[in-house]
Amino acid sequence: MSNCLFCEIAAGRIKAEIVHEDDAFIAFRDISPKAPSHVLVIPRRHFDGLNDLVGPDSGAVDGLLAAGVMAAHAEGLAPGGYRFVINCGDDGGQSVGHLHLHVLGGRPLAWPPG
Ligand code: DGP
Repeated sequence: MSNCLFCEIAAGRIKAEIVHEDDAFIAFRDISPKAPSHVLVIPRRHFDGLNDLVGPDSGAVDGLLAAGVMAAHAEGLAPGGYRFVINCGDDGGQSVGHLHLHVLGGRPLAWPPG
């Protein structure tokens, strides 16, 4: 989609530090990490966010979570544990309008979030 930052990263037109990628998903380091390891996983296909995953597209979240597990393994987070976060909409704290999964780890993470 035009004017979408993460579509531009997926297309390679904006640089990012890529951790893992395949035909459908790409994982790259967050520009403003909130933990020692902070990776974003996005589908190459544009969805504005979780609210788009209805009907025939509801299964897209399965691949996104699986790609997040791959990223967690690639980051060496599996033994110690990690957290997945998907912010949705303004109240959910979503700032980039392309569906993305945060994979955070490398330190104990507090709960509940703010
Ligand atoms: P969210 O607030 O859930 O929409 O998360 C968006 C994340 O995207 C935020 O943690 C910072 C990250 N981010 C924003 N711009 C860039 C960028 O240009 N490159 C990278 N690698 N990450 C970005």
